[in-house]
Amino acid sequence: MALYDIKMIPKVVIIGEPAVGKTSLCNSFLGKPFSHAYLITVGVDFFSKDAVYDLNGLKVLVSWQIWDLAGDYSYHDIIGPYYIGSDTAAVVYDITRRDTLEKIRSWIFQLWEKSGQIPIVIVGNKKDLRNETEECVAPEEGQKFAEELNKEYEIPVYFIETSAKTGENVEELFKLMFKAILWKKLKKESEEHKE
Ligand code: G3D
Ligand code: MG
Repeated sequence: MALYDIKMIPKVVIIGEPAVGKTSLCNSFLGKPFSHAYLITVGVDFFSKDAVYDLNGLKVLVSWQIWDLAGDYSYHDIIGPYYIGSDTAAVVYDITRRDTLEKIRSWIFQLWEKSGQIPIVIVGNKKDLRNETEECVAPEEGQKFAEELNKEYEIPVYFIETSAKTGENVEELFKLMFKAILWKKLKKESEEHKE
């Protein structure tokens, strides 16, 4: 008997402004220790991790192919081609820096221009800092923003707040991306069926 009922190898991109915690989220998901040595991602990093999810009683093996893309504007021309073929994306902002949420739209449009309209997850990171920082972005604001995009473009736009530092909701973020890739797969199959 096969160990898994379904195998998937999705491509995921992690995008957003510099220092919102993209690399830290990848490290947390990979089980690497949280680091305070802030090393700006130079262009592009790649990680891979296998995870198993349940789908109505079926065992799904997902080999995540994760591309951690630089948020620095000097790399914009370099990272564009990496969006091509993405199945989903985590679009990250930092809840302690409102400007990073305001830039999210432009990140999403840049992505969709190259990847087509793929389902995404909007991520409010650094949740652990809410009690220490004044004037954080409220989770309702991130949620509302995701719902607006979802209505406007009729595509799943999920929302979650995470902490790469404590690991809170990092697994859940990938579960939402799993939902996103399933939606994309089903949509593709139904389109092929029509042809
Ligand atoms: P980037 O890849 O988006 O550019 P990094 O961001 O992952 O390099 O993180 C930038 C800084 O934010 C780092 O701190 C990192 O430790 C911190 N950080 C990332 N995620 C979290 C989080 O969830 N909570 C807290 N408290 N800090 C976080 P330094 O101090 O090196 O600038
Ligand atoms: Mg980085």
